[in-house]
Amino acid sequence: MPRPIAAILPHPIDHEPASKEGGFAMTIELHTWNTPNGRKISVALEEMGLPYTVKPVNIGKGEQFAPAFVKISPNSKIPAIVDPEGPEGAPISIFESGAILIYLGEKTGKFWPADRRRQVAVLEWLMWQMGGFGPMPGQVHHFLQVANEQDRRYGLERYSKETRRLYGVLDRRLSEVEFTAGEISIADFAILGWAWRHERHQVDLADFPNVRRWYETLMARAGVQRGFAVALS
Ligand SMILES: N[C@@H](CCC(=O)N[C@@H](CS)C(=O)NCC(=O)O)C(=O)O
Repeated sequence: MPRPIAAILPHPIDHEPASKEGGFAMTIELHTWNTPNGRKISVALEEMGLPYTVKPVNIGKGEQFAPAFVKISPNSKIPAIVDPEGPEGAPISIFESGAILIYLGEKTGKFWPADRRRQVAVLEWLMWQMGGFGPMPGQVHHFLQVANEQDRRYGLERYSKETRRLYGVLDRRLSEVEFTAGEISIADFAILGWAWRHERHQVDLADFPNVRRWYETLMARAGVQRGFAVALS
């Protein structure tokens, strides 16, 4: 059974994507905030031409713990979506950005290859982001704000090192292929959400020229630009 739709938080923002070529009439609710994980989904929705409404969840004020939000996102994290036109036409809610991206890719057939063999590379790089290239730079963001000098130094040494290692992995991959899974895919949108914050986790893209080439290519796309420009807060 799909989880029930909760009409949740205040300040819904209707957003009409520039392109509606996908032909999907129903508006997806995007429960989110202006963060790397949140931006992954606004970028994907824009690139896929899906109509959506932003429902900001102010994680600074604890709105992620509101019972109505926890119903659709039991881990109390953004992003989550509610699609009124889910499988068999029934509504469905989805949490975890990786699951949302796969769902949207399957729904539209965009940025998600139908071929099972080609799907594997998309899943590999999507899961690589979910497990590492997100949690690690996220820790850098955290430790940069730690007041205790010794704690901060320890955390930054550990997580900056791992973050730079991950950028190196990405750079090697992108020296071989144009996009992480060969052709552009939802994996690129997931990774881009975090690469967008490279300055905050103190990474200079000049040190990773293939990542920079990929980053600039993606950031030049009209759909990506709309996905980063849309108000999420
Ligand atoms: N694995 C989750 C991570 C989501 C996540 O960490 N969201 C953060 C914002 S980027 C959040 O909601 N933080 C609020 C909190 O931790 O209380 C996903 O990819 O959706």
